[in-house]
Amino acid sequence: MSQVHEFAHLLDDAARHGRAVPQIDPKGELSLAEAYAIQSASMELRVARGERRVGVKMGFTSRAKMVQMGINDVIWGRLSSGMQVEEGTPVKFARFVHPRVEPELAFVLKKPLAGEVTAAEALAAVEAVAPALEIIDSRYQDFKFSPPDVIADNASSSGYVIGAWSDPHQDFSNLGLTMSVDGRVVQVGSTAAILGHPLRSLVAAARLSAAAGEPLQAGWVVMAGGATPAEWVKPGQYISIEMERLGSAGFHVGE
Ligand code: 0L1
Ligand code: MG
Repeated sequence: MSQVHEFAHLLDDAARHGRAVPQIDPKGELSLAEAYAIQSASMELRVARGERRVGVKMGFTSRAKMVQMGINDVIWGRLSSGMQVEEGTPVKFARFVHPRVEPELAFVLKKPLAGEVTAAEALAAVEAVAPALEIIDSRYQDFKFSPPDVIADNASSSGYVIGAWSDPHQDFSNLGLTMSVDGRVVQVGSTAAILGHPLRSLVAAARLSAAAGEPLQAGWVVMAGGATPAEWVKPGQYISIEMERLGSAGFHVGE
């Protein structure tokens, strides 16, 4: 088995069984391209088990996080149907390693979008926008990871919840939002924290996924990136996002 497949299996097992694994690149030897190849191979394992590709997630969408990680571009991960969390169905805490949650804006596309596109072209491909929450769950022990580690680990993506879809022909560049745990507000932010405008994240998603040979498809979801720092997820909680004009989304955490 090649090292790409060995690491893909390791990270896939960790995600399936909610078990932490050591950093795969402690000496900083993996390139970003190799890390994305591991991510792709681990998504193939999910698809082989019957999950469907449903879109992409964008990560490190704030300048502060890019600087902290020592990179100068956003990263991306692949979303599958098995990651979707339904509002009414509690998500099992035991499936995670050490989950956190962050408030986001989600897009759903009505047509393919690929390559170097303008913000106007990106908007023209959007069917709808919605408030959303992403559950991020780095599979690495003690959160020790480099950019290639986290890319190989599907940008920590583990689950996502999406609220009701709204018409994208409204200004969603700077919508106020709160994230609450059991009704208590724990984070306050704005969609402007996502690269200054969430459409920039969609433009980046079109560029990066096309460069990887997997252009964004009609019907796919794009999670634009965290609008505030993430919060820890614990069993028994109800976690929700309330976004100005677009409404809310939330999920229960089971045992
Ligand atoms: O969604 C993201 O911005 C990527 C997060 C990856 C790092 C982490 O697990 O904190
Ligand atoms: Mg995120």
